[in-house]
Amino acid sequence: MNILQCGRFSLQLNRPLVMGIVNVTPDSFSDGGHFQQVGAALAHAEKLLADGADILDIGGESTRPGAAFVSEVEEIHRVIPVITALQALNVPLSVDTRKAAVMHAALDSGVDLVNDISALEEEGALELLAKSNAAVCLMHKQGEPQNMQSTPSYTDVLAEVTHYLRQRRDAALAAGIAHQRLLLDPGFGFGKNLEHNVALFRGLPMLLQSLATPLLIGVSRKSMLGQITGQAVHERMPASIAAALMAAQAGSAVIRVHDVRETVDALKVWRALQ
Ligand code: YH5
Repeated sequence: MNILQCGRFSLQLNRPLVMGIVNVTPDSFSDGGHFQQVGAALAHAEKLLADGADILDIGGESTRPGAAFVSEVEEIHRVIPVITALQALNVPLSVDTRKAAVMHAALDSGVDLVNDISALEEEGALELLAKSNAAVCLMHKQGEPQNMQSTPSYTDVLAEVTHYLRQRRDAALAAGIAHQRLLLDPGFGFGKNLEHNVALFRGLPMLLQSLATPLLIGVSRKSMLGQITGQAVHERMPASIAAALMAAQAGSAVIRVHDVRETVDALKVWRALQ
């Protein structure tokens, strides 16, 4: 049986796991400051856990196309109090960051998984993770969040993403990170237009077969679903469920979502009727 070694936990991959998204970013409707931000994130995390999340993914930097820069210090101040407060709950905690300093602080605070949209490319990140026993998600992107959606360009998106993920996986293995700690992610929406995202999605079974490493998929509420349905970001839950089920059918190990309760139910039905 496939397992994911994830810090304090050893997770069975005999069904798709649901990773719930916990954003610790300033919300546009209130300016109650840091204390309120952390409180809102904690309340949300507890709800996602009650809704059946298998993993909680805590992020302090918005990596949506065009989002503002967040300093190392600011990101640490956002995510560490949340990670610390959630330690007592018996659930794997993930940190969504591309900064080695944030990874370091999060690992010291006991995080179980490092989810890096830059695939541990930052100086010192591979070595840092090698010294821990946390799991790692290595994601593909083209460009940087500030500019990545301006001119995405590939000759063969599936071949190029496969090649990149293989290279980063092999770099992680060479650094001493065991295969059972690794997840790979094609990075939907990260320097990809609709055509690229569709080609990648259709290629998931091939990607999995070529790499033979468990996949994490994040499509929840993303623009590709807006382009397909015409729905605004807060009306994309049904579209997100459809995509989550298809990712499950393609053999994905972990599905990263905003709408945990709805996704968990949909996956239960998918499993029961399979
Ligand atoms: C991911 O795919 N994504 S943050 C724009 C949206 C909605 C959602 C326009 N971190 C991933 O979720 N980590 C993010 O609407 C991630 N894989 C992994 N491993 C972006 C995001 C989003 C962006």
